[in-house]
Amino acid sequence: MRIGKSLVGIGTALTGMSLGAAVWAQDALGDSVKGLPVIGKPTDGAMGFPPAATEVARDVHWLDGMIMWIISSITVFVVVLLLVVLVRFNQRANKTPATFTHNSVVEVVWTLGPIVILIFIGAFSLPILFKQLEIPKADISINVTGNQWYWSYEYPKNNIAFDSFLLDKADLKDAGYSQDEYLLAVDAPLVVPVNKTVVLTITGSDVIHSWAVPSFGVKLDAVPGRKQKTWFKAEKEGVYFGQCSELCGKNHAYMPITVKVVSQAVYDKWLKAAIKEYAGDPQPLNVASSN
Ligand SMILES: [Cu+2]
Repeated sequence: MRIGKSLVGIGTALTGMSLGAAVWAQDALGDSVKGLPVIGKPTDGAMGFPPAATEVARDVHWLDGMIMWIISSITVFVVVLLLVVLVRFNQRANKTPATFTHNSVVEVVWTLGPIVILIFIGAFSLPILFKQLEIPKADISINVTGNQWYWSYEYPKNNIAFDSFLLDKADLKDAGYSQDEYLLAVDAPLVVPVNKTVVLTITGSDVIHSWAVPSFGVKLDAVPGRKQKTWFKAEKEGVYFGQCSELCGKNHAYMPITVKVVSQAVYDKWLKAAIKEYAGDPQPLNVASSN
């Protein structure tokens, strides 16, 4: 059962409107999130990544660009070699082919070349990988559970938890989203303050899901029976979108992720209202908050 729906009464008292959970989450944030830039929404005809909002995402984009140069150069090099061989060493142009089978210099070069290239790539990619995987000290810890087919969020320090469902088309406008944000917007987004280290402990309750927000450079599988950690520190206030990124059943496409990154003041206000809204509710399939 959806927690928010059962508490329309409280939502109404809080807001003076009877619009239910979807709108409650927005009301708790108030006008303060109006005008927040929408980041990570797909754009028609665009290429590349959504804009980076964390250091890790910036690093990942840089690495992607750097490796793209290397693999493009290798591809061009190989194509040129093939063309040279086709033109100069075909049967007509080269009537008497050479018969040697070994060339030590060439063999050393084509062994050492790839080794040097791989070490070069590793020297840049490993530090970024470690940056993703080494979890810094958390300002805020949030437990994330993937369910068929929605996400649950728990703020263990504040003893609150709520479920986050896809917003119906009809509810988008009331919740402050545009019509083309269908399949991206949720009724109760994850809300975090800007420039704070958020550590997520992610698990799954049924099958494997994956919590991914490209602008944060975060994608981590939600595996039943396992707790995995990731983190992000969003540097820019905004509304960020992501998707479940592990095929998890028939409604896999209908469990998007919305994260609102807001100022500390707005976050405090939201937290106060959220504690009022969700306190004492039976918690969803949350992960244990110890550890
Ligand atoms: Cu999925």
